[in-house]
Amino acid sequence: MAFKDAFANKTFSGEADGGIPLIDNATVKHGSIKLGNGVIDVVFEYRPGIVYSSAFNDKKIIRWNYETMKIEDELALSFKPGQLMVPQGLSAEPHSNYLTVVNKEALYENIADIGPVRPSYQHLIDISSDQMSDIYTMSIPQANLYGSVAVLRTIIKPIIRYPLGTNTRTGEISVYKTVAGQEKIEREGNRVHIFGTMIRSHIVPEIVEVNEGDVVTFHLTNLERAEDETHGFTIDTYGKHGSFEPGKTASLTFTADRPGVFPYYCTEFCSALHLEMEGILLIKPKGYKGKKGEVKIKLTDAELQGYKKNYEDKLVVIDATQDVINSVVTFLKENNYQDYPYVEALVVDAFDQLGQAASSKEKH
Ligand SMILES: [Cu+2]
Repeated sequence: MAFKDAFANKTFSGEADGGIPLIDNATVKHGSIKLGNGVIDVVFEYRPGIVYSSAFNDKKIIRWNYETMKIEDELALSFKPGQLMVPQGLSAEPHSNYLTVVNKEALYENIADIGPVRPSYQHLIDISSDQMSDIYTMSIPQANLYGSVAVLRTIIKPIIRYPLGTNTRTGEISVYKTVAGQEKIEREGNRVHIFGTMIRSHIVPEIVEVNEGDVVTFHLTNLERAEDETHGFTIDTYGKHGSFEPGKTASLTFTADRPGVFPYYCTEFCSALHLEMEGILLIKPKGYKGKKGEVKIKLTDAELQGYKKNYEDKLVVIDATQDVINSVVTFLKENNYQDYPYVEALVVDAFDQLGQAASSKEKH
């Protein structure tokens, strides 16, 4: 009797704890087959009825048919096989001409023994023909003997960037999202919140001053919209580390219990100026007063003129940049950017940041 019929007919032999009905094995048994010694695993492939088993003690893989209960092929191995895997093998559509098998106890003459922990190996077995063959060996460092999964690459559809300010644990926009120009440091008693941003090749703010004993949180947003432009963040000697993929906002909290000057910096190579992507955290010792009096700075006329020229040059660059932005916006509008999801996402994002910039202008 088929299992589903036994279930429908309620051909039960009793009840387990909790009232779970039991079906006697003999009632629904389709057949039995002797595969070998130390059978470890079974996987399916795309042909109906065909399954593969690994026999650890016999060093072999068996291809057999669970409908006819007959062995169709055996592959003798040079090692004791562990878990098997067929790509998409855990889905309703196992899909491959290949099977992998884990070799936990591998030692090869041509591969260095780097003990005490050795890598495990996966062997690639060609199952496309009547005779299986072991065609390739690949090391898998830190491998577990159990369970692996492979899927067709066509079903993987990765996102390129998070919507700006995403808390990647919840998928929602973080309340700590910070955009360019809105960086700030807020203090309430000994609680300090830093709302910072990261983009090649700056961490803003670049200088943070707190007092010994303050509880400090860096809320950081990676403003990057480019692909794979991840920044890392760490505060030297405080053991705080974060990885910030494009668009991500996350927070790092610590108690500033060691006074001193600590660099914080990007830990993911992000551009040629990666090494410049840093800031300084100044933790003032308890009771620190600092020097009395103000430092007076006197500028010569030449220095003043220099600063003025510098300022005017910057304005020219800003105007020229605005012209470029205007021409890009015109181009995008004329070419119906909404028709291209990739471009539209960038435009929405840019307007999001521009909107924040406009509202911050009003406030100042
Ligand atoms: Cu960086």
